[in-house]
Amino acid sequence: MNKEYSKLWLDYRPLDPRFTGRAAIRCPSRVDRQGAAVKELITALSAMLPAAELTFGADSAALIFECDIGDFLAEEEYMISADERGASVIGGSEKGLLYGVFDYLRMIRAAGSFVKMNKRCAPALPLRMLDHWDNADGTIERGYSGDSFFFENGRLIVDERTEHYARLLASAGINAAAVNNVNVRGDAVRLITEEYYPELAKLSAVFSRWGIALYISVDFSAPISVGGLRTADPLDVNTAYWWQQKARELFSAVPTLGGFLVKADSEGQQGPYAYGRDHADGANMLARAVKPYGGRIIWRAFVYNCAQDWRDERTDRACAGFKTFAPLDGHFDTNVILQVKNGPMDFQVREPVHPLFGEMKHTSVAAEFQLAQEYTGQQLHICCLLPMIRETLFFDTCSQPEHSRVLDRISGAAAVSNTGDSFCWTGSELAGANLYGFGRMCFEPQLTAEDILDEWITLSFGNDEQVRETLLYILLSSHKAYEDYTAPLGMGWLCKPNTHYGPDPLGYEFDRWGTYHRADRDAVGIDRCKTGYTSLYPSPLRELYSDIDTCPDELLLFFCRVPYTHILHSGKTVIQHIYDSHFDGYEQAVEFARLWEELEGRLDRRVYENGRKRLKEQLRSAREWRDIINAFFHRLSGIEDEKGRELY
Ligand code: GCV
Repeated sequence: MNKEYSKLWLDYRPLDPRFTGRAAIRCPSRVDRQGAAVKELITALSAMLPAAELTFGADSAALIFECDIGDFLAEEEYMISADERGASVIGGSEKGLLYGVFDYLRMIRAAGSFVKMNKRCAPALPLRMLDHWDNADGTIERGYSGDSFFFENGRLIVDERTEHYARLLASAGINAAAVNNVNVRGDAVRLITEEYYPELAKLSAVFSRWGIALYISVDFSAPISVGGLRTADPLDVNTAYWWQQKARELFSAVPTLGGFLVKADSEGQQGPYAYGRDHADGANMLARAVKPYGGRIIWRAFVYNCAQDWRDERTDRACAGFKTFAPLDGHFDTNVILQVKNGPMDFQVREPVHPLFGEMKHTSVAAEFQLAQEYTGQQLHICCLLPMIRETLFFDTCSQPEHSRVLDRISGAAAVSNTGDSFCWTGSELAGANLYGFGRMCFEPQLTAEDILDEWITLSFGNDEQVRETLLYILLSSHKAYEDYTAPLGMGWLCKPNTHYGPDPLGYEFDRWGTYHRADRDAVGIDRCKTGYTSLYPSPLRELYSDIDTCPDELLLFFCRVPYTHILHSGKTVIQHIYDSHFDGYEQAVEFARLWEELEGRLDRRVYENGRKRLKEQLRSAREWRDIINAFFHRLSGIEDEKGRELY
């Protein structure tokens, strides 16, 4: 494991180096002076006011920072009132106080001085979680930032880096994290056994100091693989008893544990279907085992048949999650949270919003996003996901007359983490915006992607106006550019199988994963009225998506099968859009590289060189995408580019 790491946005710099007066921190005894909130304030003020005399207490001081806990606030809520002479931060608990302190520090760092402000804030989503796909051997599934900093050769590591990570997450508002892969393999199966308890307890204590609940991904068949039972049938009394004992043991060794994350009946992970049971049977059995300790079960809705026959046009993977879980609405215990991917397939660059968000009316649901850029350029390409995440949160599910946006219907959001042991944590510095921004967006979704990026850029790179403008432009245009040169119009799945990097338009076409575009010489796309998928949405979404005249262009080929000559709302034909978007997307990548070069000397050398190297690869890859996808559709359709460009 690489032990060297950047402090990222928590690198406090002097704010007023000439201030030599006294700065006092005041807090009543109900505030923990050793707690994270007060400690963070001390760390920050010591760096920001390097010449000041920092004291605790009530005696006179030029700057006064008061911390308090107020019963009138909710647990994670806080209030700040501040001016040039200091601030008063009140939290509903130590956790709320911590969020308030971080917010206050963010504001003064962005402003560059002790500003006047008044703010009262509570997080919009109660659960704000990161899912790590780290394996016990130290590798990371779909990891593009080096190796795990949680695991090494089967051991769980808790060190300074872990503590800094927890701080980073807390400062972005994250309050839960699952540290191991949902595909529970190798030594990770035994994470819930005694040999791991001491380290789990240490990790959980560090996390909980920063307001983060530790979750563990568990193997549904653990009663067999760990316990030596003959069955993991959720309705079998021995299975249920085994989990109850396991939970009792685990929670007494790791009292601050949040609960379990479960991938069941999915891509080789065992689940209740093996015993003829449903997913409510499976989830509730675990939920009852952890309930006495306040634990929760995060149960994934990513369930589909991954051994499909490509000749079978009636089975549609997009319908699978809905068909599995919609009939179970209302059957889950209250400490089960159903974690639903943002779209019905699998984190493609563009997918419709999952219909389960509208459908599940009596179940706690969390939206799942993927910050690890599996299908969006693997952190070699710049792809800022914040506009997409926000669009999903604000999507109107039309499932009831009011409060029907995804945001109103979910109790949390989780994201597959994009971190690893690389120096900058996310392989590419710019991918750090996704990590920071995800947390901030779940906390204060009224902030736009631009607002959040603006604050992240200032905290991470300082106040250079050219840096700010350039990074803002690149990041805000990056998702569209990536979509343009890879898979426009909602097509998806044009990538190479397994690695999911680079173009291979037929790579998934004759495979077992249910991932087809069915392009032939005349037409492209899937008619999802025929598969029954559009009917999973309520009116008027159902009608909107069913009709080629009303379906939004960016999702047309997801929902409809159309001839290449079909005219889009943009006025272009489908084939011309495919050609144009690939040329335009590539040109955007060229522009990103050009703009980046102008930042030479304005960014830290390491950051600049890392970005340059990655943009070089982005350009090479974008050109490959452009040429292969255009050649593929040109050869198939026989239609020339109106603009006469070379299509190969
Ligand atoms: C952890 C996709 C990825 C898998 C991942 C899976 C999931 O299929 O390719 O690596 O497995 O999603 O979300 O469970």
